[in-house]
Amino acid sequence: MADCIFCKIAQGEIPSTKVYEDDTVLAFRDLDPQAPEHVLIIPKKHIRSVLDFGAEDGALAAHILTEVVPQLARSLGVDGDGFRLVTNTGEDGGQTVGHLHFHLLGGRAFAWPPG
Ligand code: D5M
Repeated sequence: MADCIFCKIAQGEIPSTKVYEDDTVLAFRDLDPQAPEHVLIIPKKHIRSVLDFGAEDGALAAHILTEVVPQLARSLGVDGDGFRLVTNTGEDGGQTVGHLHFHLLGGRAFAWPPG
């Protein structure tokens, strides 16, 4: 998508600190980290939010959740003590970038409920 910042990151037009990449998924460090480890996991193709996953995206969603997240959690060293996986959706959800992303946060304990 032309003016989507995360599409530009996925295409290498805007620099990022990559921590994981394959053909369909990219993970990079959040610019404004909220925890010692704070990574954003995005599909390379433009999907606005989890509400916009299509039937054709099942394998991609499964890949992110069953392979990328566990692999990243292990490589970041947060699999032992735990971590938080969040996808803010829409205005009330606090989504500020309209390209689906999962925040993987770790390295500290988190409170519940979130603010
Ligand atoms: O989260 C959007 C997140 O995206 C927020 O934590 C900042 C981060 N962000 C925005 N621009 C960049 C770039 N260029 N690099 C890395 N991280 C970035 P949301 O859930 O939409 O509020």
